[in-house]
Amino acid sequence: MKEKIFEAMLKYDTIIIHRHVRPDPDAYGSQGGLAEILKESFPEKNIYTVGTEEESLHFLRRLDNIDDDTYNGALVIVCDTANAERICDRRYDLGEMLVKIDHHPNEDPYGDLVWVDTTASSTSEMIYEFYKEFNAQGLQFSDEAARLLYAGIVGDTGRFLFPSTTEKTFSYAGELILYNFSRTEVYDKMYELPPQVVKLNGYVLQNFTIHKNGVASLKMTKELLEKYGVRPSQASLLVSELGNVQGIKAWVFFIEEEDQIRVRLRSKGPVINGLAREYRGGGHPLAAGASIHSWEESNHVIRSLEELCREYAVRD
Ligand SMILES: [Mn+2]
Repeated sequence: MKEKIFEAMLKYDTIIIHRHVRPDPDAYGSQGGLAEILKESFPEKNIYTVGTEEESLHFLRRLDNIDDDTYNGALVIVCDTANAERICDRRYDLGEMLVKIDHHPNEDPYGDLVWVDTTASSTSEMIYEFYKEFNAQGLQFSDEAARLLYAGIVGDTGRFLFPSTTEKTFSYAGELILYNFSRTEVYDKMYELPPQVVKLNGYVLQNFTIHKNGVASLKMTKELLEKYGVRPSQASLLVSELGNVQGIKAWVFFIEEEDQIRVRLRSKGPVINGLAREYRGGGHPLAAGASIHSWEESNHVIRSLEELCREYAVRD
């Protein structure tokens, strides 16, 4: 499959790279890292990165504005996006050929060529692997590619903390830091938080609820977010905070937005992406998201999560 993707890259003069909505560092890292590799390797080709920009990730990359016409006869590559409906910039199917590169479970195998590796910590890790594999056939690398891919790996592994971090992840990261970029700057920009978010974090730590079977939850209403002056997208950054609570197996944040309540699920063992799918979502086995439409429904999610944790404990 990788061979076919490389052939497509050689063949097309215009390559447009997409990623998922609500981007994270791996979305930007894999998208931008691949773009930098392709620009470095094929200076004569037109390489674009598109999507709605996320202000807090401007430090990683600024994206291109392109006309619909640019898609004529183009190769479109989508990074880090499990389902077609989560692809940012709906024009992804206007090109001549569509490629999916991702590390989430392949529930929606959209595209003419699909390369999915669920053992990879991140799509950024896959992009670096791709470069290594085709380096001998002409792929080039750069400091900027290294910075982006490193940021993506760090983001998706929670700074090499999550179980998705493998020997390969460490070894690639070890190679990436040999390039010329400031790790300190990457970390500072990725992890510094606005004061109001830090204060909301205090609220999270004071107000989470412990349920049966090692489940914890926290509900954030629109009023609460307004009081703290925090956007829902910023609030969801705090979900990992409950991972340190003793005895917790899985936990969930409910964050109220204009027209829905976003559900952020995390786990230390019980597989939760099936539950997420039941509530219009999906994701990784241990980190997933969904959407619900009432606070009543949030209680159903909590009950389901308790049940998952009970089954998990029995199986253990
Ligand atoms: Mn990812």
